[in-house]
Amino acid sequence: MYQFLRKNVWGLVLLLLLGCKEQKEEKLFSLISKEHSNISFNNKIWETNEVHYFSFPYLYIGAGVGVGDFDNDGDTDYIVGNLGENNAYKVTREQPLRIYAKDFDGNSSIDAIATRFIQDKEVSIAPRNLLATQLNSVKGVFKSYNDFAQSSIQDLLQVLDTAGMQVLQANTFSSVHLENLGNGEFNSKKLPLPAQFSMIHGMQVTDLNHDGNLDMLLTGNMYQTEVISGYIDGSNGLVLLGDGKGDFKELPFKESGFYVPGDAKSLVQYQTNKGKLGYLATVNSASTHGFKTNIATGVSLVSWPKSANSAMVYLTNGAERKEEKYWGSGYLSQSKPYIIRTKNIKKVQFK
Ligand SMILES: [Ca+2]
Ligand SMILES: [Ca+2]
Ligand SMILES: [Ca+2]
Ligand SMILES: [Ca+2]
Repeated sequence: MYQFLRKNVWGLVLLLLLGCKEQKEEKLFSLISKEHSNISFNNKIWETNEVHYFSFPYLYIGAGVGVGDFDNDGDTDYIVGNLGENNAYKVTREQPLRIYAKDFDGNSSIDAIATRFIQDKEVSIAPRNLLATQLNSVKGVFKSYNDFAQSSIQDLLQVLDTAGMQVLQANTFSSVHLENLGNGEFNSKKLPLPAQFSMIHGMQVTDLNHDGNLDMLLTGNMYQTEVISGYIDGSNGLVLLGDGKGDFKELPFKESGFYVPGDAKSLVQYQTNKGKLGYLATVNSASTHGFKTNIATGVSLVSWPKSANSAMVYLTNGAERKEEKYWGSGYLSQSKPYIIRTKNIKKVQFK
């Protein structure tokens, strides 16, 4: 036995080393160093009197939409990014978060009063002193903090001139998958829990693991929040693998290698000069992350003909998927579209 071990110990060590190497290579994404990509970009954000949340709201809060026939039934479904569920506000259609907006004090700037429900009572989210920085009259109406704490939004609105006031409301903060039911109807289904940890901005819909079913790559977070909310920063980037029936499962970081923390915004896909798929994820006030994924043998990237705007993809299991040509998805991101042709695809017909 000892002789056997002595003879074979180097073989075992080699096998272990190969095992480690193989495990390392199994990750879907590998980070590209700045030296290798020559991309060194840092989107520094400085707020000034001209550039801020209210002058460019969509730059700060825009989320995004991703498109794909995730259940391989021949019609287009959507994923819609939202704030996520990992925040202080639990909203429903019956108890939404609302914004009452108007220039109540006539100083040429809109005063927005955000409200939430606490124990069935709709109240201002901003405390008395914070609200008074926008609407000084609040101090006169509610003489004490206790008066304000006992009040509802209706107590405040009845002393304001509400003619022409805008009322906006959010019924859900969940990021969802909209399944196309036909006839313009959609079934809204929440994306899995890891996709609700934070706000979603960057989205790429593609077949990441080459099984013929569409997957998604997501980045997000939002640092442009009120001090009373704090950063929305629960996301480190996420890979969701689709099962071809409209359900998705997280691919953990140790298998994906995809890690994008911080105030992440855009996410684009491109073909590298070595024929691999590359991804660039931008993060406000931090370096851009570059990743690449390998294209397995027998898998090819099919470019779209200029004249085609949609295609039918025929899978070997008999399912037919509709693909549409989009020049990007998610938040302020533009990518060249490709169809990932895998072994599970027998024909692609452009229309
Ligand atoms: Ca579909
Ligand atoms: Ca005002
Ligand atoms: Ca459908
Ligand atoms: Ca897939």
